Amino acid sequence: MRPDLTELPSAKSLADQILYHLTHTQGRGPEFATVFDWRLAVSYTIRDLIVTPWMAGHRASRDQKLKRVYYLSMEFLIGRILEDAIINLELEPQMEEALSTLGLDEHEILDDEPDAALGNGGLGRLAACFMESLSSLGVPAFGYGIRYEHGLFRQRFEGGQQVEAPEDWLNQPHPWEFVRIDYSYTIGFKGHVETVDGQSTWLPGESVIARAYDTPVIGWQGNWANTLRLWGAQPTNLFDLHRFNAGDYAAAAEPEALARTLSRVLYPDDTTDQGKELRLKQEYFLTSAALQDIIRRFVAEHGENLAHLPDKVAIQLNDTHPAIAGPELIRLLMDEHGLSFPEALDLSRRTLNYTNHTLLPEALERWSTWLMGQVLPRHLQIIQMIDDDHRASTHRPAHVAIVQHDEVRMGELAFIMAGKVNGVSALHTDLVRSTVFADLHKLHPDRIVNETNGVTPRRWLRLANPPLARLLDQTIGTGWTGDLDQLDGLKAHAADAAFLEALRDAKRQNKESLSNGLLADLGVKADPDALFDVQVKRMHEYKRQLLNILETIALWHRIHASPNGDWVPRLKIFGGKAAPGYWIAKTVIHLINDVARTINDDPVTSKYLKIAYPPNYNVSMAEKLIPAADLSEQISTAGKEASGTGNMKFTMNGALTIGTLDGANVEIRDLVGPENFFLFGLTAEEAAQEKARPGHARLAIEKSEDMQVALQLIAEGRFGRPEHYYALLDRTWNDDPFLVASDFDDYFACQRRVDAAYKDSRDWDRMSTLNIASSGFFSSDRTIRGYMKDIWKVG
Ligand code: DL6
Repeated sequence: MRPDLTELPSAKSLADQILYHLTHTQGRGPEFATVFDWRLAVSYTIRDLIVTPWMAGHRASRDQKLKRVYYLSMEFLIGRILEDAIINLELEPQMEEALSTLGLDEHEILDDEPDAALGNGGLGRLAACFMESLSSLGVPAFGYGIRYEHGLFRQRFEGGQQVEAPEDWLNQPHPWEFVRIDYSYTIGFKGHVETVDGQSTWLPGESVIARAYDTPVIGWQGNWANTLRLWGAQPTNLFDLHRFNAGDYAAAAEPEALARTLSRVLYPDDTTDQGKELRLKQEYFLTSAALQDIIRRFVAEHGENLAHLPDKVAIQLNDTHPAIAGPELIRLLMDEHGLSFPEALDLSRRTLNYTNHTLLPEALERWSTWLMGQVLPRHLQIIQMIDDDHRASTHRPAHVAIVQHDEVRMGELAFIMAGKVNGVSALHTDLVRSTVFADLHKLHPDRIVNETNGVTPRRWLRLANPPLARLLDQTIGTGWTGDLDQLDGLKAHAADAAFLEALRDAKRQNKESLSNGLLADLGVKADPDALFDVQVKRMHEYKRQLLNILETIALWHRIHASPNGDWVPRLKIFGGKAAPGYWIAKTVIHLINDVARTINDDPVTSKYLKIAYPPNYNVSMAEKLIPAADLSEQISTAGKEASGTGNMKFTMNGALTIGTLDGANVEIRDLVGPENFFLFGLTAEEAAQEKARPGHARLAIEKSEDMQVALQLIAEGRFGRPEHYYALLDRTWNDDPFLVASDFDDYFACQRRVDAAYKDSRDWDRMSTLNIASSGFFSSDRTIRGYMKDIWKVG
């Protein structure tokens, strides 16, 4: 329970605690304190309030021998923690007053916190939303990840091109974590396996220590807090004194430097052999540390009889990255705890579950057997045993084997070792059944289930959008924060002029503050009355930022041709990072920035069309952009976006969607009503057929005057040196794997329907209301309840 809800601290006691921590924890007097000092003092004050329910939850779980959920993920895209914690403790008014009595600017304090950027995109942010919902629902759970010192890179633009720099969020004390030196595990790599009398022993050639760093994650209303346990790598021998004394200082520090490499960066470039080895080691490092920790806790609470493991432990593998969990759990049960292979296999399958997050073949990991055999020789043996067992028990054909063509297929491994496999939207799950895992699905028809993604309304509505949250509180009461289905009550207000006026006002406030930020940061002067059209997500060809920027160019050309037309002013906002080695995505970034420079400076068109591309898109930036959006761009090639979660955040915040029938867009459209959603483009089935049509790109471009114009203007060098774009143009004309050309005209026409709709502001607001009102389904609380019932069997 919360320390005691009746005893929520007053503003005065918060202020006292802040001063206490400033002096005694930060060691600074108020007269010398910097914003950083104050932020840490505020954070420690809030942390104190979380620790009590956190410990109470742990005690209750242990004493009542509750089943726990363990979520293994290479990414946790947490963002900032302080404001989220204040909101979940419902302490905003008191904190506001406390800070104002101390003469502090609350925004300055909150904005001082660096984003914990331990993720790349939707997959990592989903893991963070799930941790929050698990706590909000009071489900005993641990999240396990890696404490990357540098997280995802920091993006800036130089001459319009992406430049990557290391993220340094841990360059300063991180006030939320507790280091647990007593929870440290040895993680081995390489070496060889010795088998004596049928008993195999792995003798690793290298090892590091995984050390636990715990962050409590507080749920809504502070009733429960779970632990996010991140592993940091430490050397087994900290330091080589012998070499140091011999004067070789660099060599003396080598063990530490090498070990720390493991938890330095998220997604090391894995185009080299060293990069691949590092990535595989990272995945094993996380997985082995987590499983050793889980077994230790199980034995401490329930004794040595591991036969009960599935009754007390449900492990979720977030994508294939931790798929080595199957062989590792078998290894631990067999080699360390003496179980037979069939027993270990059976227990592991009843404990592990796997979420698939992508159909893209290149994102389903495969490791060469050579690398696997080098780095994890015992695991390669066990993978072969799993494969043989599966073959024998299912009489399955060789083409669904885990090991094929000298590669270990981690998707197949995860599937075969999982009790349940889930997709993340209805369409995606259908496609998982009919494409990537079609053969395995035939063999195991009950294994695949759907759990459509969701997002936490605490962060993505209450925290990110105070004007809308206030309006919702006034209109339907405050209950929506913990029960998002209550948004349905807004439907009764969709024709209420006063409500629609207030909704417009709330959106306007968000647009104004975003405009101020864009002017200050980018020098882009935006008109808050313009239609704010936002596409923010990872830069990837299938997400089709290229389609958006080509439409922008074609529109610009049309405005030029008739500058006195009845154009709807638009601000196109882009945000997103490209993987450092992904040249096409980086070329699209360059193109967007080049086009922005030309269009924003055009005196003829700039009152109608502008582009803003703020660099280093992250969670904190999303919290500003999404509430200010009128239009949400969800324009991926149908069949490619597993779900999307940005699409849900926009809908919840009242933006209308322009989108394809892809991922969770399908469910959004069903719920908000087709008349309140701007649909265009080929369906997944049509897209697959179109792709198979020889010369599809050229044929589509030849039919589209607007697309020809856009490509022509780029080729002529109207936006910068055309040679930067020759390869991109060539790919679009001759290959176009994600069907930009085939969908272009329909998208362009759909955008003009958006323009027409935006002119009728009253009707736009009505549609926006219906979008918000229908978004209750997309709470991650609903998603977690689905996992609890269908997969984890808890609660
Ligand atoms: O399930 C979370 C998130 C989905 O919403 C996105 O649609 C999906 O692209 C993402 N998947 C990944 C995995 N790799 N790739 N590509 O990030 O998961």
